[in-house]
Amino acid sequence: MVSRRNFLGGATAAVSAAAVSKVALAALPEPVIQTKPDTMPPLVPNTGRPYNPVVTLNGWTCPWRMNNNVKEFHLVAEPVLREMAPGMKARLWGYNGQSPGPTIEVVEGDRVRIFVTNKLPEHTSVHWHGQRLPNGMDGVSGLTQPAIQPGKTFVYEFVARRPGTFMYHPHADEMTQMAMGMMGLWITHPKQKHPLIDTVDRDFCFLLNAYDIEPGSATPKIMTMLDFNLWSWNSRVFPGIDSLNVRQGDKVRLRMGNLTMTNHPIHLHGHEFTVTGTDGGPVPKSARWPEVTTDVAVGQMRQVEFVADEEGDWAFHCHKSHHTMNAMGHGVPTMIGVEHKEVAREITQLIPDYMVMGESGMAEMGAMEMPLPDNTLPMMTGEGPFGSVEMGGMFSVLKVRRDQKRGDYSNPGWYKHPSGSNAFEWTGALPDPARTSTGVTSRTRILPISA
Ligand SMILES: [Cu+2]
Repeated sequence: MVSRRNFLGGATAAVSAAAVSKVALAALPEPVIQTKPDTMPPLVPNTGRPYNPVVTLNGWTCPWRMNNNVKEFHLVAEPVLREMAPGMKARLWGYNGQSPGPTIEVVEGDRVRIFVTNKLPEHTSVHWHGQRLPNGMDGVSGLTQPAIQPGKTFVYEFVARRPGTFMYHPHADEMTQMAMGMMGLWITHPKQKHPLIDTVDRDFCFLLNAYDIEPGSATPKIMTMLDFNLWSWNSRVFPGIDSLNVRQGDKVRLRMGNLTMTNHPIHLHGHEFTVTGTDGGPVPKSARWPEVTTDVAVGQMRQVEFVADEEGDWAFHCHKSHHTMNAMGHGVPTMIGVEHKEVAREITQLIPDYMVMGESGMAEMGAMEMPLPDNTLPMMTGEGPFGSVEMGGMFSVLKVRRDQKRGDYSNPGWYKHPSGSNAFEWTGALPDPARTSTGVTSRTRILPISA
């Protein structure tokens, strides 16, 4: 983490005098920035009420200072350079060096003061999504406050009244500012044992976001409404999304919020989970049911829980198959079943680099090494122990290990399957197909169209 006391000197001077006198402040808390895209270890609280901290996937938690029993945070809205996966960096807007901004973690009943300094080229505001707070602290520019002009600092102050999973984002030119990556998580922990909030061993959180960045460029197109080409978790795409590493038997909580323009059915392999909470609060026990996929609609948050009792490397991803892909053109015709080798031979005489693609599906894209423009990720990628995973975008792996240490979040590597427990190639004789009493085989023969 880098201190930016010197860098911020100018902004400190720009703090509005009215804001300062209102809360009788001695000084702005020093903003802390983070530029590494790694998943940072949980920030164990050393002041205030104790709690079990969360782990932000490819992110971090904002440190605070205690000032007369008020938890003070300092968010700096600013342009950032975010590595979305090794090989591709995006010019985004975010907070404190990164998109998303740092996770804010507090305890139910905490009085919280957040300084927001605007270092963007346009005005902004911060809305505290899901919070119970005085209307004037709700952060809707024009409605509950004037927008924060570039170079200015505003103060938000309220009591975190109810425990749960929340987020923050601008409510000023939000189409642009969210398309550029301005968002962050907010977790309010219960102050005492809560009947509907279980204690867990691992508590992960991330935001679903999406960008439209043309291959070879770095700045998102902000006018895109639906056809995004990078579907990300915390502004990272697979294989840039860290795995979720847990110990076998751990009770695991995953918290996710959706700030894209479409819904995402988030799917976990190998386990059933329960939706235990939303941004509306904990779900009553009588209203919970088991699932393996939960849809997270736009502007919603979902909190799911399960016991990680099955060892292995379990895929964890959005179930919309286009959302587990990186940048690609959607104007490609379907070529499955089309025999176009003859045509290709003729085209090759005109365009020597022409490639025949897609006749038997698109899987060859995963392994293909086509020259790509600089700063462009392959459409589907990520090497697993058995070859290309053929995924990008909203995809990660839940790694459940018997020998993972309590509290150890490091990546244990690929799962070593017990011998004889993998699917394998059958090389023996194929058994006779089952026949119905009419003598027709159970398989229907599909003839080629040309036959
Ligand atoms: Cu999705």
